[in-house]
Amino acid sequence: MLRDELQRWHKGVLAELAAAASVEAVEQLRVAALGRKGELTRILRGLGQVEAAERPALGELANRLKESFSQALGERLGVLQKEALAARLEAERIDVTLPGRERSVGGMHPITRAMGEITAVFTALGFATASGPEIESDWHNFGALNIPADHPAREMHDTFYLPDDAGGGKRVLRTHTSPVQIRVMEGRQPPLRVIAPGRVFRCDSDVTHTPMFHQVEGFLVDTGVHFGQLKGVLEHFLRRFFERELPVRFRPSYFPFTEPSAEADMGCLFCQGGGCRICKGTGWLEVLGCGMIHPNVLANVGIDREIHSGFAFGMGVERLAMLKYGIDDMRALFDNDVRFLEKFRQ
Ligand code: 2NL
Repeated sequence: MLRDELQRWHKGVLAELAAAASVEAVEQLRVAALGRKGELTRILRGLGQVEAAERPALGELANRLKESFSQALGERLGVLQKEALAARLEAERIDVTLPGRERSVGGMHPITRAMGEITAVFTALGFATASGPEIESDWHNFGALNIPADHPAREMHDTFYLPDDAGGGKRVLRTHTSPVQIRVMEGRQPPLRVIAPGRVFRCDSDVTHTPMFHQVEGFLVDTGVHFGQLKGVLEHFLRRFFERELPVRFRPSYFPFTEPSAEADMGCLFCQGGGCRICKGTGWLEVLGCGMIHPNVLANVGIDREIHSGFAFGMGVERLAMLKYGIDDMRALFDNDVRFLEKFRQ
């Protein structure tokens, strides 16, 4: 009987619906029960064999059962969708009060960091920073600095010479950042307070020398500038950079571009004067070169030495970085082994 078949169908699909545990299962059931190739369509094909008088009642029953199933299906779908959403929200729950994630790439190289920290101390004293070309004229790198041709100081510098420029001018890779300061003095009149951080090049390579390294040089030119001010500025710099009260001493030295010239030592950070491997038993670490700018240098850049005087200083960034951050092998600064660089992630 078609009537019984319809009732059985209705009972069956309702039971299957109750057992359907997911949105997908309900969807499959809907297609199987109501779709064009589904069970109900198959049953209703039998309607043609039924007597005409009985057909309207059977049709009506079929519609009612279909409607009833559709409604149950909609309700079940609603419940399952709500459950699925609740489960997903629970699984993807986030605590918005957690701190941000750590930066996943990059960090500052210790040289970059040291250069920034050196610069910051001088900037706080009113020094401006300047930069210039790494390929320099012979004049800016040597001549203007009171280092004439054939002067032994040129050999001291282990210069990389480049082919002459178009006008026959001699060119070099700068051996210090002094030429940057020469360019500043050429272009402006005192008072001047400038530092020049940058890469420099010398044809020298062993455990303590690399052909490219970094320097920060600085100078100050004004009226009445004297050596006492130079000592005060450099003592202040070393104590700020190394973040402690350090003894500092000045020893006479020689540079062609300063007169008088000196080298500054600071008390050894590692043995406090007792003597250790790092300070070679002396209790002192040599960290800076400095002096009063040579009158010939002032004349070369058009500054009147009767009115103005100045001091200048220079330091190697690799050495200062190694001392401050406790790096004992300079090659670590150039290998760029990520296991080393990781330690400087900020
Ligand atoms: C050192 C010594 C020094 C200077 C650099 C300088 C620059 C100009 C004029 C005069 Cl434009 N002097 N620079 C002076 C004394 C020492 O560096 O040991 N550097 C690593």
